[in-house]
Amino acid sequence: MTEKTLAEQLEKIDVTENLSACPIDFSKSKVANPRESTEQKVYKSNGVNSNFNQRQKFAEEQGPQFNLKFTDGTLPVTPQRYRLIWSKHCPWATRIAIAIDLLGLDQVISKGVVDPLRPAGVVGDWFFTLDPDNEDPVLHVKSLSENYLKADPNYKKRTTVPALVDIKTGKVVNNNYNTLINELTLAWRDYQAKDAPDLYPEALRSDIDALNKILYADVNAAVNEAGLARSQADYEKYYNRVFDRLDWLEQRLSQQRYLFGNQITDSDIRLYVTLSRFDLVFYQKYYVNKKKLVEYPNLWNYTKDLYSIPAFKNNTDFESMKQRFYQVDHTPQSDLVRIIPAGPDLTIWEAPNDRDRFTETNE
Ligand SMILES: N[C@@H](CCC(=O)N[C@@H](CS)C(=O)NCC(=O)O)C(=O)O
Repeated sequence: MTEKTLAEQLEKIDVTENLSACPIDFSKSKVANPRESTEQKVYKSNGVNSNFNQRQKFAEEQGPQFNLKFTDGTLPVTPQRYRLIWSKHCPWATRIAIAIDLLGLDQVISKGVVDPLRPAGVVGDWFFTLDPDNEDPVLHVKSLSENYLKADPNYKKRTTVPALVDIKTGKVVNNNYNTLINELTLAWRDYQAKDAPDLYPEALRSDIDALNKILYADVNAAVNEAGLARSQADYEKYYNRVFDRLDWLEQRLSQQRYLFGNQITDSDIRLYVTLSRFDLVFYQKYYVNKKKLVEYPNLWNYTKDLYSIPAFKNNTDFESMKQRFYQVDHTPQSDLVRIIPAGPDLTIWEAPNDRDRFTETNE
């Protein structure tokens, strides 16, 4: 039943449209970082000038640059060999952090966190300024660009998260936010927890693929397109798209606990990372403000339901989201230190949800 509906939905979407995961021109970005002086600073570490991308324009989507795979045997599935580098503000990177914990792979794949803020004037790189000595304790680097340059000494594009790094070589092996969950789901089964969910069950694969495309076009990337639109018409196009899709999702989630019945899949992780930033960031900062998440009973309870699971909660960091989205100015007009909103009230995330009504009736 879902397949037909999803296929119909998918047909309405222009898959050739060039949507941006992160369409920001960071070359003009100014950063008010309370941990740094506002003076322009060039970070040097292990001989690498980490401000290496400064003059490049990042307006266009660059796409993942490193795509080595476990599923085709190129990368060995070896415990303690890989480290996921992510930033807690970033919805694309957070997907992978959630998947690692949910699958119980945190025992075999470690995680390192970059600072959501950067020194003023530095663009196109991420830094380990949250760690002692400003250095990742496992990779022993100060900036993620060092790992990108190890993988490709001629790498000129920006350094993005998520990035899976081979600890042995220090090279980024995969920075594909779109396919990494599948890689971990399919190739790392031997190391997953006994009770780990199957995030990509065989019978649902074409449905999941279809829904993921819909989510990307109408939710994940659409909020960015609305927030960073250069024209009123463009903004309104994506604004409408987001809310039409949220209405549809609200309806879908009125009938089942998760996007595909009673089991959590890859699609739930993808929807969650946008919803968990919705009222805090997108509603306010990106003007996606027809309705708040909390005004959708099913979507809101669904989000709280996922948030009550440690793998989701432990990788949901509202503080980092606020820092990144409110302290970094993408359209800089002044050097003023930016105010971070005090709200919304985040204690409501701990409130009970009503989603086990589906489990009770359906099991
Ligand atoms: N657009 C990225 C996807 C992931 C992404 O957009 N990550 C953002 C953070 S949310 C990033 O690392 N941006 C680089 C920057 O801010 O310099 C890609 O093309 O691979």
